[in-house]
Amino acid sequence: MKYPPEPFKIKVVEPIGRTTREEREAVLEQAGYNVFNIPADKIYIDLLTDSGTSAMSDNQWAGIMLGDESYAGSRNYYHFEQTVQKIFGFKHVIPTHQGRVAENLLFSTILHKGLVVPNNSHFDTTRANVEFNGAEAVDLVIDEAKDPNKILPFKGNIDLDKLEALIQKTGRENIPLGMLTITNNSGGGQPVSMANIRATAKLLHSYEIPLILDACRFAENAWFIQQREAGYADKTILEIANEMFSYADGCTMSAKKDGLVNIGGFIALNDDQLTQQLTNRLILIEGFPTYGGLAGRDLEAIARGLEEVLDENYLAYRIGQVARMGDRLEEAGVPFLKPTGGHAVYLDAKSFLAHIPQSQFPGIALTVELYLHAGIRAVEIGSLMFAHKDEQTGTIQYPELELVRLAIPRRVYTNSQMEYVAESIIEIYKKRQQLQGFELTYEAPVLRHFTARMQLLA
Ligand code: PLI
Repeated sequence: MKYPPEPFKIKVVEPIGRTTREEREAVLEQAGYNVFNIPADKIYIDLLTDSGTSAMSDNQWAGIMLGDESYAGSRNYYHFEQTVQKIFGFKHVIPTHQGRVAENLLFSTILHKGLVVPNNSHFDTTRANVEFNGAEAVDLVIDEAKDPNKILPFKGNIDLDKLEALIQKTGRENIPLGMLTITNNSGGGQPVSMANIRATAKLLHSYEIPLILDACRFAENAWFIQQREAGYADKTILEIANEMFSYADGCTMSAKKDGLVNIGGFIALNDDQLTQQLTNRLILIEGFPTYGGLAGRDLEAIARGLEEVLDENYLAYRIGQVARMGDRLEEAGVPFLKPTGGHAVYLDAKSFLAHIPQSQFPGIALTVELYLHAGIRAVEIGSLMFAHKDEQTGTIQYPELELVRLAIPRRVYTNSQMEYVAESIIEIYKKRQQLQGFELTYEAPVLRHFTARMQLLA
């Protein structure tokens, strides 16, 4: 079946209000046309992120009631540790309250000025944590990933030639680790093949550089390997995950994605000495090593969520829901990044609104219209987020891709709600010539997209 139906039924519902167009006009004006400033109860379908927005199962909620809130040695920690070890296979597991704290622990311990970290594509918090510690974050995804229309099974792969050239140029002593983000969020939620993970590990290890996987969406990545890579069709998601992590020396994880929870994360490693250093730092900034900034009940929910995400019926439905939206848009000729990835559809705002130049934020124009027309919240991943001034020439450098991400929360919206989203986008596409560009009225010096205020260009 191309789009398997939901493998669950709904036991608890959360009402969502509808607003009128007039209300949404007023909300947008108050928000400075930045959807980050919109109160969530003014939104009908919220596709801002798939992070921390999952619906938990009855089994996870039951686990919440079994939370053991002991400061040290909570039984939920042992369940969590056992589950992480079963899937990820690393010797040590350090819980954290979310993914970026795992990154912070690792990078603040091993990075300093002059060092370089290669990755297929760093997610923005990963890049920020690398740079905050003085090191350089280098993205080495394959060139084809930058073409929104190129269909490839594993468009998240790292370019191994570029990786080897970087090591040669920089010197192995200046590269304390290499990373792969699975799936590659910044590049469209695209998967990385087993062959690419294996070859990356082999190359890095030949220079004695460890490989750390950014594992947020590991189960979605494993599902793509099962479906698309020769030799994996008969393997379970658990077997594929075991093999993926067997090539790595550790991983950072935001459990807010494939952990199917609203908060939580961890770092898992094989290195005893590094683990000890990180544990000492954890005690300073997060808490005792058997809770790491989380309640015992949260650890229980993660342990159960990690088991549930391995279910092939769930993954087939999940990835099918994303693919179905892509197929609906494709039929109507709407431009988006192809193929659809694991957790989101990324509209190609540059082609969608070809009459709006990048200096006038076509991604923002589309994001604003999605809210105004249909009460849908998406996120711009384009000029507002990434354009920057070249200090040497004084000119503005625009990103290659101008995208609007519709991230789909896990187990939250029904297929008919997704149909509503697709239809709304198609309606907007038909009247795209009427959309206008925006200009900034306020911007912060860093990470401006979160707090920027804008107005329609006259
Ligand atoms: O939001 P955190 O701190 O739990 O996780 C940070 C993080 C790390 N790596 C990757 C690939 C991510 O996608 C990620 C968080 N992603 C968010 C919030 C998103 O909206 O995609």
